Amino acid sequence: MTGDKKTVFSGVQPSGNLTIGNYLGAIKNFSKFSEEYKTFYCVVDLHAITVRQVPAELRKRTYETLALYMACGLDEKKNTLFVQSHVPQHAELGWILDCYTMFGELSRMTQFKDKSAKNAQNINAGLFTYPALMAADILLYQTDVVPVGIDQKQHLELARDVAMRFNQIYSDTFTVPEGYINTDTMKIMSLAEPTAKMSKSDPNQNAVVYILDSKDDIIRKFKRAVTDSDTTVKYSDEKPGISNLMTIYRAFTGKTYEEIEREFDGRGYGDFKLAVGEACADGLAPVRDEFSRLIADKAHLEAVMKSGAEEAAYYARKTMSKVRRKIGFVN
Ligand code: AQP
Repeated sequence: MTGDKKTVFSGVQPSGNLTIGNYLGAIKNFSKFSEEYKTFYCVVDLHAITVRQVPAELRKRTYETLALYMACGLDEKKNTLFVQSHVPQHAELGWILDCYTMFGELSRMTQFKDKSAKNAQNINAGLFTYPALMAADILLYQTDVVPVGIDQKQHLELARDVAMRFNQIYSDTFTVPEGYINTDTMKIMSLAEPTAKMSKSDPNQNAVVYILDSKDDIIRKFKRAVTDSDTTVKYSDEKPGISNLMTIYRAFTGKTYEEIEREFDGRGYGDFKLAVGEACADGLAPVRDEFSRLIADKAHLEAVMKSGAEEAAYYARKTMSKVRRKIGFVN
C-alpha cells in the first residue's frame, strides 16, 4: 500500500526494440491500474546490463522505452514513470536481498538457464542474481500487484518467497506482492518458431514484430509467419503457429476464437495472415504516431524521468529506512 491506495509496480528492460509481446503481455495492461492504484512503471536499465549493451544504444532505448510507455497511454501525471538507475535504492536493496536469496533458488530460474545458453561468453553474476534485483524493484514500493507476462511468473514467486522470508526473520517489513497475468496474451510466441517466446533480443528480425515497425514490415512479417501444412484456421495445441496468430488477432480485434474460426472458414492461411497483419498494424498506428511526437521532445522526457525518480525515491527511502533499521545497520 502507498497511502490509501494499493500499489502497482512493473518494468521493461531497454534491452532492444520493444515487441508486441512486451506490448500485449505487459505494457497494454499497465494503464488499467492508473486510476485506482498508485502505479510505478520503471525502465529497468540495471537489469538490461546483465547482457552486454552498446552504451549509445542503451541510452537511446531508455528514452524510447519511456516514450513508449507514454505513447501506450500512461499519463505521467497519473503514473510514476522513471528509470531504475536514477533511484539508487534499487541497487542497495538488490544487494541486501542477494543475502536473503538462496543459491539453489537462483539456480532453478529458467530465464537464467535460457540466457546463459544464449550468452555463453558472458554468464555474469548479475545474470544469476537478476531475480533478487527484481524482488528489490517490487518490494521497495510495498507493491501489491505486478502486471507481467507469464515468463516472469517464476521470478515473481521468488520475490514473494524472499519477502516472506525477510518478514519472518524481522517482522512485517514488505508487502507480499501478487502477480497480474493477463491470460489472454500472457505469452506471445515467435513468428519463426511458434513454440518459443517472442523476445526483443531475438537476432532473427522476422521472428519478432516490433511496436514501431512500419505497416508494410508488419504485414510482411505476418505473411512469412511459420504455420503448418494444414489449411484450417483453428485454435489448437497442435497448431502453435496459427494459434499464436489467432491470439494476436483476438487481442487487436476483440473477436473470440470461435468468431475468428468462422470468419476464416474455408479461406486458407493467406487471407488470415494478411488480416492479422492489418489488424496489428492498424492497432499500433496510434501508438507509433504518439511515439513520434513524444520522442522528438527530449527535454520533456527528461523532465518526466526526473520528477518520476524524485517521486519514486521518496517511497524507496521510506522502505529503505525500515529495512536498514530492522537489519541492524547504524543510521
Ligand atoms: N512474448 C511475450 N509475451 C507476453 N509477454 C511478454 N513479455 C516479454 N515478452 C513477452 C513481458 O514483457 C515485460 C517486459 O519484459 P522484460 O523487458 O523485462 O524482459 P523479458 O521478459 O526477458 O522480455 P524479452 O522481450 O524477452 O526481452 P529480452 O529479449 O531482452 O530478454 C515482462 O512483463 C514480460 O513478461
